[in-house]
Amino acid sequence: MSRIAQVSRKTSETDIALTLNLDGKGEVSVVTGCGFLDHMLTLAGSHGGFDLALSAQGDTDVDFHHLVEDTGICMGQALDQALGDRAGIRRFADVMLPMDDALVSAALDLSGRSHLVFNVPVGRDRIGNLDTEAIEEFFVAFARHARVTLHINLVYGRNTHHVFEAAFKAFGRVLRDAVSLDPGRPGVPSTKGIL
Ligand SMILES: [Mn+2]
Repeated sequence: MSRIAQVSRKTSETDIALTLNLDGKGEVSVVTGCGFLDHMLTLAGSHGGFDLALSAQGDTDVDFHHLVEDTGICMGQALDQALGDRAGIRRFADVMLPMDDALVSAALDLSGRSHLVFNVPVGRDRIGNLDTEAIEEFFVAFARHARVTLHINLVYGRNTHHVFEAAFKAFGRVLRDAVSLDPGRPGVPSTKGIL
């Protein structure tokens, strides 16, 4: 059973195409035109052990908001599609991920329900050429379209680059664990029988 999804989405604001293989080797190629987003998604894919090929173009003459948000939408759609009926997955995962001075916790439930908790206060408004507030919009869009419950909390950390790096590594690792297959439990992991 292959767990591969292809998504392409074109609007008047962005044009995004991606292929996601949940059972890959961490081979990642991300080109969005936003260097910091490329860096973050490369970390998530690599540490998640996914194969991810993503190209995105957007109205970055406005700002990076649409590009980042729509990339989150497409990543979420791809995960939802790749998971199919969600049978056999571990479903829940959590991780505490350090990056030098920063420590981030992430918890994930591939629940079929969309909810994001994102408590990652940072001292800088911009990182590279990206508004840091756009990063929460990525995760909002992802959780909504992947139909998952995702909590990301900054425990502590001073360096903004390290904080977001820890957040995206944690995102990758928690995804990897939650989508992994539970050999002792082949059915849909819900007492309702559906996710
Ligand atoms: Mn870095």
